[in-house]
Amino acid sequence: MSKTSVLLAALASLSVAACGAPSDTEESASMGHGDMHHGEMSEMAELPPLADDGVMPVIDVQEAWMRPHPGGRDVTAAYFTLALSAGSVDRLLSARIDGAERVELHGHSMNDEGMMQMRAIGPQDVSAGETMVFAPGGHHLMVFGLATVVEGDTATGTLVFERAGEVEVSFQVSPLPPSMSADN
Ligand SMILES: [Cu+2]
Repeated sequence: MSKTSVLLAALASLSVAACGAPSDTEESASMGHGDMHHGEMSEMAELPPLADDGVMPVIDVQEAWMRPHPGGRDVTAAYFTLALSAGSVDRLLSARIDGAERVELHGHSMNDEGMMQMRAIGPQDVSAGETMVFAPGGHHLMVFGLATVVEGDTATGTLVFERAGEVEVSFQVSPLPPSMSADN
């Protein structure tokens, strides 16, 4: 099988896995990919550039963590919160995880059948005084094709901002947010 057909087969199985009942747990919802048909490209439309106010934003990332891979899957989710410690506004454009094939910004939305589904979302703005939250049940980084990580590992990656550029982040691999873990 070519690499492309392997990927397509993987995506097809993910789509099947996502066709669960509405009573799916939040965990399995987070892992489902029923939205892999990219039907909402309007969300991805080019945004006008942010105004340059002369102050380079400084991104303060906290609570960066990643779920251990569920058994047999090469897809997992990563989360963080961030705020600006300088500057007025910036825009998260994309993310990378070292060793992963691909990372997508994901959100949840109601589909035509009234079920919550994940889908890729476009760039996300953050203004001074706000907190950008990527957390279970909400926005998250969907991490594809990363070698299996387990609790206690650290995954390094990069958040890419329109103005601040590349921000390196260490994601603590844990089934719970770091602030809820016993050793914190
Ligand atoms: Cu997702």
